[in-house]
Amino acid sequence: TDPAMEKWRDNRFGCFIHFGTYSILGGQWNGKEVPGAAEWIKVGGRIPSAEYDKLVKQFTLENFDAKKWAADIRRMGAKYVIITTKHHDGFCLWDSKLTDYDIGSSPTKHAVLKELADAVRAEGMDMYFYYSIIDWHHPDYRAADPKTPEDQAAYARYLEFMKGQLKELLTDFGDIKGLWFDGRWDASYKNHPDIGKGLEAWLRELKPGIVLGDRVRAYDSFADYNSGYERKLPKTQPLLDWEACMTIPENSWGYHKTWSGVGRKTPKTLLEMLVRSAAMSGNFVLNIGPKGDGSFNEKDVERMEPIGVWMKSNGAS
Ligand code: FUL
Repeated sequence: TDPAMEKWRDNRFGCFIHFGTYSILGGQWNGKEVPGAAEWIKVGGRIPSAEYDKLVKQFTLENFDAKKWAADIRRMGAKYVIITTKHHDGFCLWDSKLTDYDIGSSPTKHAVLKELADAVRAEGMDMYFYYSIIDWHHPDYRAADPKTPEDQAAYARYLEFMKGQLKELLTDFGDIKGLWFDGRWDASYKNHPDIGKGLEAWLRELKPGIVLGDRVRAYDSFADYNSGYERKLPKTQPLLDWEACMTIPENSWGYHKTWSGVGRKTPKTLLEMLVRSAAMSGNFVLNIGPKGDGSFNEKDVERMEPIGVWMKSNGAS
């Protein structure tokens, strides 16, 4: 038996949080809605880095309250929390020694990751960190397959940078139960499965018992997404441990002001998904996208509350 995985299975229901400087924009740039996911707005809106980077100075978080976040999430019935420590844009939600493109360069006094990890544990939940392999900000990151020696050298430096950051994340924030990697489709990664395997071995040595999503590994693995992206929950019982992550609107994970487009899910739909996942021995992770000021989106809360009532009345919270 594997006690860490036993606990992960027993948790069943988690809460994903997408939060970064893109949360300030809410899917809009220069007064216009940008098609696509709000956390992808830098690409979707073709925003120059010089402009996008200025958002850090607006990250004031005047309404952020880690204890309230944790209490509200707990009341929904979730048993673990996964937050984006660094999304594709490269902005770090903690004061990293390895880059200045982080919350340490913003005006906020809040140490978001530390405060949240402590509050989540105080509520009896487990803390997990999401980390994007893709990094649009890091000069050494190569989105393409590293074919030239220069590219390979740059990618090797980027790997060292990632390792340094992962070490910070696993040592400075108390007991972090696991990591949720993103960006597995990155060619430099998927064409070199040894990179992912090496990273996995390194992480398991650094923190024995760590729970890792299989996107850390090779491209051909059975991924969380294969089983669970959007509505595609599995129709038959998978033979592995699996987890589906779900966003409430059709295709946005970060805070989106208008939530345009079809597919916004009702509490009933989300509960059905949770139940269906649990019935097939899978975990369900419901995403919320707090606003740039640190408060929750009312539309997320409108779903969190009834889910919590149902969980409680069914003895599952
Ligand atoms: C995807 C990302 O590209 C999305 O922005 C989001 O983070 C989702 C959970 O994973 O791969």
